[in-house]
Amino acid sequence: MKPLDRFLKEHRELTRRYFLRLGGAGMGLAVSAGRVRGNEISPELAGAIAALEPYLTAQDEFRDVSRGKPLPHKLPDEKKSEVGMTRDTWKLEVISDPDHPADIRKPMTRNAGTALGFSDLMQLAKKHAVRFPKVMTCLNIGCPLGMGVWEGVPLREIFWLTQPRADLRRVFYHGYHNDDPEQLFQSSLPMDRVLEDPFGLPPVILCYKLNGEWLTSERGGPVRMVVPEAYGFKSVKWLQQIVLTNLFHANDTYANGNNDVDSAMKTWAATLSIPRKVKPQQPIPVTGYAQVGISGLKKVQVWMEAKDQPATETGRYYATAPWVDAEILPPPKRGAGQWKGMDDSMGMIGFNEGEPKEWPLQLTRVHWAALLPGLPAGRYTFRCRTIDQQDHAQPMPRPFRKSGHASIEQVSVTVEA
Ligand SMILES: Nc1nc2c(c(=O)[nH]1)N[C@H]1C(S)=C(S)[C@@H](COP(=O)(O)O)O[C@H]1N2
Ligand SMILES: [Mo]
Repeated sequence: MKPLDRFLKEHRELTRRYFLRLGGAGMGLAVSAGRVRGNEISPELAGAIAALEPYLTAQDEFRDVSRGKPLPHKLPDEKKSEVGMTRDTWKLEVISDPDHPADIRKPMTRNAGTALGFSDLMQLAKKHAVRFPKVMTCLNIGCPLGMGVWEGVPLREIFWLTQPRADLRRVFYHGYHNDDPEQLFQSSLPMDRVLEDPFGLPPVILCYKLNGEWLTSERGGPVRMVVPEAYGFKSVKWLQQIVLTNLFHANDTYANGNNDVDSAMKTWAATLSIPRKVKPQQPIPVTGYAQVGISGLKKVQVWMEAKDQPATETGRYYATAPWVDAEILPPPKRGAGQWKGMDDSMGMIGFNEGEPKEWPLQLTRVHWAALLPGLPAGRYTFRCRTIDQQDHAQPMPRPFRKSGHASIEQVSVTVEA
């Protein structure tokens, strides 16, 4: 099927189920927004939902923020082969840190011919491979880069091959950067996070597939790290070396940009479509997405503030404003082709027989929609926020943007005849 046809088919499906759900249950959006009678949904809202981006982002439609001069994924094929950036030539070294040695019996090196090759990784994959959906978000960019199903082998399976003995507190890792120390992009994790998966998180993986296809060079192929709950900078692309260390703290390249390198993905919402100008008393369709961060997502809420009657509350978080619930859109159906990367031979973490066990899924992006009642002429500010699984409004008053998204999005809307 051509991409456009597939896109349209997926969205007809999504829209149809959205209507069924609202019609069948007789509640949801129409009631929670409060002022729209019965189950009538405006054609405008149906249109806005149908126009939403697909649930999973195609590999080549992810936004790319890779560093490097030249960009490693733009190197000619011969060069990629030469430096181990193809599946045939890829080698992963796992060594002890010379400055803060970890005691391991079997380092894996190119020189000794013991580095891990792609076929070794595929052997491990037969037994240990996992898949999970995750949104990739850059700590420094306002919106997610893409949402995918990532497949890989838990990093701990490679770790065990080194026969670790003692003095191991952290793991450092970096990718190919033109063999130029100035360009090095490295990140790190506590050993503990590699060995165990707290609170039902998926494991840290050496990832080789995205949405059921080999990881492309642009996405970090042949193999990248994927750290489920972390912002993108922990998911190092073109992975080449892992250094096991007894040093106890981070050495992430991203720390140099004043980033909080221990911060996990945050929960928050943003709009995708909202009319900037509407006629008086005409209902206003709004759609958006929410990132389900480490604190989970219970609700998306919206609020329209009249500019001539501003909220009495000062401050940027509007805790006492009259927020109303938007509708979180349901999961896409497997049959609609949206769960690419799923097949029956291997399940996904958080899924049962191809269906998500809970919704929304942790660490993903979901879509939402709301139909706001018509308003008298005037100027307004629209805002959206989230309520996390612990009933905290998010973003919470977190002063530091470099820990993750920290402000409530606002959009101006004018109502005039
Ligand atoms: N080797 C390498 N890995 C990297 C980067 C990089 O510059 N070099 N950028 C990181 C950052 S900051 C982000 S946000 C993600 C982006 O992943 P994507 O390009 O697949 O969207 O990759 C991470 N991995
Ligand atoms: Mo990033």
